[in-house]
Parts: sequence; structure tokens; C-alpha cells
Amino acid sequence: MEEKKKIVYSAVQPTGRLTIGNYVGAIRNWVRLQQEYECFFAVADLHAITVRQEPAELRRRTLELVALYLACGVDPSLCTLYIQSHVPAHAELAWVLNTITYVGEASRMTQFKDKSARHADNINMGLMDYPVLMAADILLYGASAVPVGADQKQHVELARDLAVRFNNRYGETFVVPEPLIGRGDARIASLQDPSKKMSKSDENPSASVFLSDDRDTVLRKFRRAVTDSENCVRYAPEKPGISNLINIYCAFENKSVAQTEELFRGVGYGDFKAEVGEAVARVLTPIQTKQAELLADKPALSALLNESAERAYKTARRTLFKVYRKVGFYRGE
Ligand code: ATP
Ligand code: LTN
Repeated sequence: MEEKKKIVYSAVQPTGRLTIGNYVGAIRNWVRLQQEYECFFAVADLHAITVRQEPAELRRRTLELVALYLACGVDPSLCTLYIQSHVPAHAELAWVLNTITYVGEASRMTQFKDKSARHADNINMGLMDYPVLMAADILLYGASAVPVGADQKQHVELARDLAVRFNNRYGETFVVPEPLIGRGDARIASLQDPSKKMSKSDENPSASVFLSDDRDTVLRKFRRAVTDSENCVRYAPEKPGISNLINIYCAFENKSVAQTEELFRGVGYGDFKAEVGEAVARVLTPIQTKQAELLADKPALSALLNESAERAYKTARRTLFKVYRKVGFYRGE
């Protein structure tokens, strides 16, 4: 009998424009994982509304993100790529999981504390419930691996705790998931402050390179990137700016740090920055062209999304009904 493939689940929220950090740290890995595992990748629109969103913009960004996933190589014939709100089981399972989540543990989550501080005028129940909904996402599909950035590790650990708690209380139901954290050097730092990660919500637009940036913008941002005064392309902890640029070059040219140092021996920062910019633009330009082509045919995208939502729902509802049975909901004789 063919061995059953391991299940992988991940999602990104349709808030803000994606950066090359999201590409290297998330989407590019998905493209690799879909070859080997049964993957479910979602656009987490239910999560997005935990902070205030402009409805028209949320709608536009959701579709743009779907097209971007596809343009980056996420292949709907290899995985299930869908919009979270198209599958009602997410919100339904989250409700049940709420009843086994303690207010104390939810309010201790780092992201909840951070976002409560940043959005002090809108500390809503959804914000606190965010990780419970995320646990529902993961547990519905029986995922054993969840590729995320280090910032999401605590949430995946809560999903583990909830899975174990439910299984202990009601009998074996959920697969207990593990976070799959990329290598530390896959973390792309801000171009303006290399001690911070590059983030789509950075207030300084020069700090992040967006996947939607055109070639000139990419080149300009790299030209202005913060470095040091040594003018030697060398990877070292005391040189976080240039080390970050080396990391980016390696990620986009599939080269090792040693190869990159060798290639740029004796080359000054100005020329190196231009080469990093060119390497990034060479990858981004075809992605942008492809994304625009996909967005020009909305009926085709809708058809694909309907089909994949149905596929996702088939798996999800099986888990949901099992849960309903276990907790004692009457479903007829
Ligand atoms: P925000 O600024 O709103 O917190 P973000 O850019 O940090 O957003 P998330 O939506 O939190 O992005 O993350 C989506 C995925 O992208 C995560 O799984 C994370 O691993 C990855 N990611 C985000 N930023 C980076 C980065 N700088 N380097 C590598 N991976 C990243
Ligand atoms: N919280 C995640 C997005 C997300 C997710 C998930 C990731 C929502 N549901 C399930 C993995 C599994 C983020 O902001 N990166």
C-alpha cells in the first residue's frame, strides 16, 4: 500500500504587500513542500479582520495574494490553495476549541500583547481569539507540519496544546502538529535597520522590498541599504547590514555565502548593492508579469478557488463532524 503523505498546512494574511522576506521565508518553501507532501495553503482573511480593514481593499488584496501565490509557483494541481472564509468549518471548529482554551493562555500570547499595544483602540475578542482560529485551521486538516516564521511558533505550540487537551478529554481526534521553522539565515532583515526583520508593516517604505516593487524601486532601495564603512563584502555578525545583503543575494541566486564572498572579492559596496538589486529584480519581474496575467482573468481564478474550497471543505468537514460527535452534539439516530 502506498504510504500516506504527511500533511502540511500554512497561511498568510491578506494584509499589506508581501516582502521578499515573506517570499524567501514562506512562499518559496511552500513551492518546495508541495512536491513532497499533501499541502493546504490558505489566504487567511478571517484572521485579517482582527485588525480593522477597508472592505474593498481586503477583497482586492485577497485575490492579489491568491494570484501571487500562483505566480510564485504554488501549483493547484499539487496542493489545495484556497480562501479561508470559503470553508465555514474554520469558524465552527474555532468555537469548539474556544471552550477548551483558557483566557489566561490566550492573553499571554506575544502577538496578542503586541497587537493590543499597537491597536489600543481596538482590542477586540477576535484579536485574542486569533491563535484559536489558527489552531482550528491546522487541526481541521490533520496537518503534522506547519511551516511558519519564528514569530508564529508560539501559536503552533498552542495548537499542539489544544490538540492534546482535546484528545485527552474526548478521545483520540486530532493529529498533534509541529512547527516547521526555516533556517535562521533564511530570515531577511530590514534594509534600514538590520537588527529588525523585514516586515510588511514597517512604517519606513525603504526598509522593505515588496514583491510588487518595479526594477528601479528595487535598485534604489538596495542602493540606500544600511551597511558599514569597511567596504568589504564579508559575512560577519558585526556586519549585520552587509551580511543581510549577502543572505539576500544567496537566496535569490541560489549561491552559498562562501561562493558569494569569493565572487565579490575586491568589489566595493556600491557595485555589490547594484548586483543584489539586479538579482532580486530578475526574480520579481516575471512573478509580477505572471500575477498581472492571472488577475486579468478573474473568472478563471474564481473557478479555481471554488474547486479548491470544495476540496478543502471535504477534508475539513470530516474532522468537524468527528469533533461534533465527540463533544456530544446530537446528529440524529
Ligand atoms: P507583519 O509585518 O504584518 O507582522 P510580516 O511581514 O511579518 O507581517 P507575516 O504575515 O507575519 O509577515 O508572515 C508571513 C510569513 O512570512 C511567516 O510565516 C514568516 O515566516 C514569513 N516571514 C515574514 N517576514 C520574514 C522575514 N523577514 N524573513 C523571513 N521570513 C519572513
Ligand atoms: N498567523 C499566520 C497566518 C496563519 C497561519 C495559519 C499560519 C493563519 N492561519 C495556520 C500557519 C497555519 C501569520 O500571520 N503568519
